[in-house]
Order: sequence, then C-alpha cells, then structure tokens
Amino acid sequence: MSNGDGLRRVLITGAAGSIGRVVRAGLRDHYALRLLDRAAQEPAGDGEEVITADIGDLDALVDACEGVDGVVHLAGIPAEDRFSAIAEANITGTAHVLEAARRQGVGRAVLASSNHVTGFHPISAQRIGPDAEPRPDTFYGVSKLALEGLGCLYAEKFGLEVACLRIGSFGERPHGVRSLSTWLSHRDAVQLVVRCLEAPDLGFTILYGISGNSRAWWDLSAAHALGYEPQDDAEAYAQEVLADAGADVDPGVYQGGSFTDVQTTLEHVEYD
Ligand code: 15L
Repeated sequence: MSNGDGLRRVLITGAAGSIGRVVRAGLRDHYALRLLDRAAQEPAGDGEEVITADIGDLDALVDACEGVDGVVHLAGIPAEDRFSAIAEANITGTAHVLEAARRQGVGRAVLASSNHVTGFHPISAQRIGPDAEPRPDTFYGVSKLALEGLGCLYAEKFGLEVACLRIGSFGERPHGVRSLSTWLSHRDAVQLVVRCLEAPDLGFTILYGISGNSRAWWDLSAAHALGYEPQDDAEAYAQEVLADAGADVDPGVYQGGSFTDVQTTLEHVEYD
C-alpha cells in the first residue's frame, strides 16, 4: 500500500514530542507521513498530514491508520507519574494504537519501550540483552513492559510485525555520567526507527536503542541483526561530561539511575 507518490505511508504518534520531532525530520524524505499528537505541531510540509488527536480516542486512531503501512508509536507519558495516568496513557493508549492498526491492516508497528523495563538490573550486570528478566523500576517501567506484552499479543495472535525499542537516554549529546552508557543520539534514533520499519521478517522483536557507546550496559545484537550500525559513541563526549559532573561521577548502583530511587515513585503515589 502506498500513497499517490508511491511512497509508503507511516503514522507517527507523539509526533510533537522530543523524539517525534527528530523522527519526523529524519523520515520525511523517505515516507509519506501522518503526524498525530494532541499537542500543537509544526504545519504539514510536502508529503505530510498533521492530525490533532489523543491516543485515548480509538476512533481517531482507526481513522489515522487508514492506508498506513507502518506505525511509529511514540506517544505517552515519558517518565514516572501517578499510576492511573500512566496506565491510561501508556497501556490503554498503546492498546488503542495496536487495535487501530489491526483493524486497518497495518503491517508493522514500532513501539517506544524503555530501558526502565529492566532498570533494577545492576550496572555491574553488563551487558544484558532483551532476554534478561524484566525488572521495572517505576510505574512507567511497568507500563513499558505492558506495552511489550501488548505488542507480543498483537504479533502472535494477529500477525502484526512489532519492534519494541527499549530507548536509552535520547538527546543531542550525553548529559551526566550515566548517559555515557545510555545515550541515544538523534541520528542513531532515526536509523533505528528506519531499520525497524524496513527490516525483512521482523516478526516480534525487542531491542535496546542506544548509540554505539563504549560504556554500554546493553547488548545491541538484536539491533545489529536488523542492520543497525550506530554512528555515534558517547565516549566522544566523555571528557566534557566528566568535567561537568565534577565530584558527581558515581553512576549509582542500578541501570535505571534515579528512576530506581524510592522518591521517584513516592512523589506520584496517588492513583488519581
Ligand atoms: C526514558 O525512558 C525516559 O523517557 C527519559 O525521560 C529518560 O529518563 C530515559 O529513559 C533515560 O533512561 O535516560
């Protein structure tokens, strides 16, 4: 299926977010883009359509998936919050995206998961891969584990091809000692999304999404198997990052960093 120009059509949810804006720019020359967010977005350029909708609205998602070849699902709450808010945005919202994709016969979904699914693995356990046991560090991490479960269900039961990207620390450059291990650069993020959209026989895949960091805690074999060849390594910024950190160079005990602190969840312990 393709649009009038012969380009394949990709729906991006969360297109106004920090990752969404970078992925939009990286994909726009290669796909017809349908860009969905509840927040305001830049006006549509050539080959783009902009939709204002919430992922809580299943009907809007079904409409948005019409004629789409692949969905890149980035929408959701990106950090710890009240459980009820997390569950609605990240679990129900993801279920709606997958169900809309199924109803419209979309072939493939790339889902933004997170390294916080395994945040309670100690940094000494390097390098863990997608087969490591889930050890979520927050309600947020639990919601991303549920996202992976939903992706698996829709792959096994309905034949949707699904990639769950356990994204590390996305940014223009690494900030803080932890990110020397967890950084994902802008261009590597775009490449990962493209590889997930294009790899033949994706099936159901979970992969960590980070740059080629020398200090990585996560195994990138699953990404390499899709053809991913990272162009960046946080090590190039190590001197600067360590100088900025001053005396604060201890990366802590767990891979999830501050997300593993009791206080991170207690601040949001209210359910509604
Ligand atoms: C994530 O999953 C979050 O969305 C982001 O805000 C960062 O905290 C990132 O992980 C990280 O681990 O650095």
